[in-house]
Parts: sequence; structure tokens; C-alpha cells
Amino acid sequence: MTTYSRTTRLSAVGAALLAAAAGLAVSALGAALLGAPSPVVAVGNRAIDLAPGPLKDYAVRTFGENDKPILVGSVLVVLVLLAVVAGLVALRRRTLALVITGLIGVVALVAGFTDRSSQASPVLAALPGLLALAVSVGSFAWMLAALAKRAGRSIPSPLAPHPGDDLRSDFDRRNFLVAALATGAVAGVGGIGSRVFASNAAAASRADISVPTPTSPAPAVPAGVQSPVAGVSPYLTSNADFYRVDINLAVPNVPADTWRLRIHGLVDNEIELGFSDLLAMPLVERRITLTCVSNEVGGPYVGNATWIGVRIADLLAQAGVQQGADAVKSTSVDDFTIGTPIEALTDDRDAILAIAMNGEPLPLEHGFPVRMVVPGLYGFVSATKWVVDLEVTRFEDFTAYWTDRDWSAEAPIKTHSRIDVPGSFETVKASSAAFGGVAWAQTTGIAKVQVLIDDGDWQEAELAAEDSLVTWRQWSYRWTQATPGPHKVTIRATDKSGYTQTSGRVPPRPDGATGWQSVDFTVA
Ligand SMILES: Nc1nc2c(c(=O)[nH]1)N[C@H]1C(S)=C(S)[C@@H](COP(=O)(O)O)O[C@H]1N2
Ligand SMILES: [Mo]
Repeated sequence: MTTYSRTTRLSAVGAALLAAAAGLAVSALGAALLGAPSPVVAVGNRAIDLAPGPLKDYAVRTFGENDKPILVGSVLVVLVLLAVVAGLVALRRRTLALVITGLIGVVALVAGFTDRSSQASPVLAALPGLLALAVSVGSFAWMLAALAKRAGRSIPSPLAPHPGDDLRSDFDRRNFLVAALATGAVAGVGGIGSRVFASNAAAASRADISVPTPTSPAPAVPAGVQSPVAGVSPYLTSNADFYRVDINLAVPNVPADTWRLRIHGLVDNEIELGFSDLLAMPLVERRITLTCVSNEVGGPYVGNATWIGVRIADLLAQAGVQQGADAVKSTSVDDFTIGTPIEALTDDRDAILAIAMNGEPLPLEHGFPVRMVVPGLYGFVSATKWVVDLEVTRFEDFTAYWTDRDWSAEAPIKTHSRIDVPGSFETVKASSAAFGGVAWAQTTGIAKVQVLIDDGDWQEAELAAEDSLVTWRQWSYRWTQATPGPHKVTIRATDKSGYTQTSGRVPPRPDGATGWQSVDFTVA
């Protein structure tokens, strides 16, 4: 068996990595030019879709928020590992190495073809994967050919009598360098080009929109809605701080002028409208507290914002809902679906198709140009972002994205309270010991918040002013008899129906967590 010098073996691995980088960069450039998802994003999206068992629960919580870079990173790590494997086997089994490289390209191609996260057609969305395949296999084959030229031949040349010369001449260095440099140049051009052309038509479209004056403005925010305790969440959550939960690795790119909404199904008149049609309808402005079902007790997935939009009830009245319909199946541009009871969309809670959030056009990641906002229902059964289709139907006739993954079809938000201050294991001064936070029971309203310090008795906290029944309500409690040492504070809310939060911990799946939140802290 022939042996290969270290240089040759390292060169083969380097060639595989270089080929992968070139494939990645060129396909990213192709994706940017075509308005298609890049293969890394498409593969990541498939990973989210196919995530098995407990990963599903994890995915809804984390891929929505700030862990998207982790998923992208994982895809890249797997790519690097496969490239290293291809490089290691390349000298003895060149075909196998090229097949591994090609299969990576095929996975990218299939992931692109099945991706709905952009408006590119399946064939167009598959092209970046095809580019990745062609560039990586082509450049790898070229470099391997140069490596193989003399590699493996035990050079019995009288002209190379020294072992050191063996290393040098054990492959066609010149040709290899040419191939490697060319591949590196392709990778560089692709990488820079993909940055330059990564235009986002939706961002440009958003910058062009000015938020119209609502026909029915929200009443002024009442005085005293903010808890006086320093460190409690701002009463209104800024767009930058608003939690984000969705299955989308890359934010869907939907310019307002290409946006169309279809309303169909069990209706008398099908409706199709564009963004300007929506703006021409009566616009209501409402403050509404949005909550995610995957929020754990005391968790961060809740926010309160001012929204402007068209009442969904108005649209459904125009369409004429037929007898027997009890649900609306809404679909976003990437085919993600949500089922919502018709009743919640047509009663007086003012469910809206929102176009603005806190005085700005919807941020891209919060559903630009149009999303649903429904008071009182968890986001996964109501708050469809990038919405493009409303089908009036019956719950028994369809399932939606999360109901297919063992979450409930109907999920009203559960009465909940949260301690913002003190933070976990914080040390506070006895003179200024105070607790504060938020509580919510959308459409019912908060009646009472109580705190329990250590093993004492429940004490009534002070409620901040109430804005409306569909917004959260803040609370505060000054602990005047604070004693130095470690302590625990526990919280519970009672809503206006008389229901008091129960102590037993229930996990988020299938229809929302319950339980009391406690915080351990120390008085100095
Ligand atoms: N298109 C789309 N809409 C979606 C989702 C999604 O994954 N895709 N997630 C839903 C969930 S689970 C929640 S809690 C809310 C979150 O909205 P936000 O990200 O604007 O806070 O959006 C909902 N709308
Ligand atoms: Mo959610």
C-alpha cells in the first residue's frame, strides 16, 4: 500500500474544506441574486421542521428567540465535519470523497426545493443548492486530480534521493496550488458578492411606508400604569425588546406592494386584497399584550405593544361567514399555519390584522407587512405573522403547524403573574426592599396580586392602574420589615372571574404553563 506524506494528507483535507467554502459562498451569492434562501438557511429550516420528540418543545422556545445563530452554527459545523471526512478519505477513495461532497450538495438542493420561507418558486429556491453542488464537486475534483498526479507513487527516481525531496515531489504542487488559489478566489468573490447583493426588498419597502393615522385611536395611556418599583418592565415593550418566537431561521422577505391576502373557504364572497386596500379600510389602534404558550412560569415571552390594524371582524363580515364555520385557518407566506376560533375573531375584543407596532410599520421579524393580533389567545393559535391567507373553515376539517406537533388546537391565555424585581439571587438593601412585576389575564382582567415572603401569609400587593382588560397590569410591594439574610418571595394573581393561580407546576405543552413563581434573594 502506498503511503502519503503529511503534506499530501493535509492538502487533501484543505482541498475539501476549500471546496466546501467555495460551494457555500457561491450558493449564498446565487441565493442573494435570486431572492432565494441560502442553503444553510434552507437546511436549518428543514431541521426545524423535522425536529423529533423533545426537540420540538425545545425548538419552539429557542429557535424563535436568540438561538437561531446556534442552529446556523450547527449546520456549518456538520458541513465542516463532513468536508474533513471527505478530505481524509480522498487520497485512497477519490470517488467516495466526491460522492460525499456531492451528497451535501444534494441535501442543500432538496432543502431549497422544499423551502417556503421566501417567495422564490421551488425550482428557483433549489438553484443555490445546485450551485453549491457544482462548485464544490468541481473544485474538489480539480484539486484532487493535482494531488493524485504524483501522490502515491513511491518515487523511485534517482533524481530524488533524499527523503526531504520525497515530500516535495509527492504531488503536483504547481497544479494543486493553481486549483486551490482559483477555488479560494471563487470563495472570496462569492462571499463578498453575497454580502453586496443580499438586498432585502422587504426592508426597503418598510422604510418607504409611513404609518397612517388610525380611524379609531387608542385612548391615552392612563396615568399610573407603571409600577413604581425600579427595574420592572416598561409598561409598553419597545419593538427592539419585544420577544420573538417563530419557526423561521431567516425572516420572510415580503415587500408590501407584493403582499396579497386571500379570504376564502366557507364564505359568501371570496376576497383578495393588497396592502393599499387594507390601508383604505377603517384602522383601529389598540394596546394588546401578546403571550407565547411556551413561556415558562416567570418567563420572558410576553410583551405589551400598541398595534394599528383592520378589525378581522370587518373583513369577515365583508366576506360573509357561512353557517357551520367555527375556525379560521391562517397561513403565512412560508406555509406555516394557525387555527383560530371564529368567535375570538368576531367578538368585541377587536382581533386585528395589524400593520403597525408601537408607531412603526411592523418590524420585519414581527410579521411585516401584515400579521394577526388577537387579544386573549396564545400566539401559536392566533398571531400569524407574514399572513397571506385566511380560510374560513371548521376545526374538525384541518390541523395546523403546532397542533400537528401535539399542542392544543385551542389555547386561551392563562392568568399569570411574574416577578421582575428582585432578580434571582439578587442582593437588596433592607431600606429599599421592594418587589414588582407584571400580571395578565387578557380579556378577563387582573383583580388582585398577592405576595408570599418566606413562610408568612399571603399579602396583597399594590396594583398599578389598569389600562384595559387585554393588557398586562403591573404590581408592587414594599417590604418595610425586611430582615437581613436569604429570603424567598412567591407571587400569585387572581383574575376578575375569581380564578386564583394554582401552585402545581404544569409545563407549557400542550396549552400553557401554570404555577407560582418564586424568587430567592438576599437582604444585605
Ligand atoms: N408565520 C408565523 N407566525 C407566527 C409564528 C411562526 O412561527 N410563524 N409563531 C407564533 C407564535 S408561537 C407566537 S408566540 C407569536 C410571537 O409573535 P412575536 O414574535 O411578534 O412576539 O407569533 C406567532 N406567529
Ligand atoms: Mo408562541
